[in-house]
Amino acid sequence: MRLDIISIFPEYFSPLDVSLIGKARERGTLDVHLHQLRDWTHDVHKTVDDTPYGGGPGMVMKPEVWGEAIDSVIGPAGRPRLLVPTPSGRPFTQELAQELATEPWLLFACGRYEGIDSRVMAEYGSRLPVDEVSIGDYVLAGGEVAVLVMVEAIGRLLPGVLGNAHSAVDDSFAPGAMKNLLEGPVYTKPPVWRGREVPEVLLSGHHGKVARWRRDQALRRTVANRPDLVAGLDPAGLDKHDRRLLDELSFRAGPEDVAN
Ligand code: 6GU
Repeated sequence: MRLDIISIFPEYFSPLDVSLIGKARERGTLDVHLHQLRDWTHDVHKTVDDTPYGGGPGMVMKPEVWGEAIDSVIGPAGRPRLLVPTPSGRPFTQELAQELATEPWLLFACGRYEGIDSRVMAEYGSRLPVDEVSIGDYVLAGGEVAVLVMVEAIGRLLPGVLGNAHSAVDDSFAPGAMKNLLEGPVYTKPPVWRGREVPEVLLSGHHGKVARWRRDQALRRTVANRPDLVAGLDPAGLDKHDRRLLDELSFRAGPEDVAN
């Protein structure tokens, strides 16, 4: 996958040199190109922003510099998918990460200040697939950190990036049996630490009991931390034991409950 990132702070992306993503780049699975937006300015101050029409606080990124930058990065015939991080975008989810992981070429345009002049998205929307994307309901100072988040979420889904040892199939938000179920707690050696014991069932060697216990913990944690996800659990994927536990936690699951 080719990945271009345009930003006034390309230094923000040094984390992409390390760990999983760094190794994917060394292997050539990911081909990352960072670009300094100010390289496409023409004035001595390298101005990228101006005051907003209609008034209001903050500054807006100028369209001309973005147009020159994007034209130059994509070339005459390039057709990447353009992603613009903004708190007013569509939610970035595991599903969107999976969709983006199948694309050959992504271009991230990082805005700062109050955002990029909207005509930039309109202009490229007539030529390329364009998505404005938000990583959550909070406001960051700029899109750079959001892009790091998205690149890591997408990158780990590329073929060969995760070893078999920790594949993405069990992810909480991946399609399948574990969809919308948070992972439960995990433990390693020693069996007792500061007087705290690892749950006995995990030492029992009884795979069936371990699986049941893990599933209970996952359901409990989902009800406690993300009650909004419980409604999205696949009813066909819930057994009698699951339903009883959800009942105990005063969360009934199943189509008969939607009216409550
Ligand atoms: Cl993508 N950008 C900014 N600036 N803030 C955000 C965001 C993106 N997603 C959530 N908050």
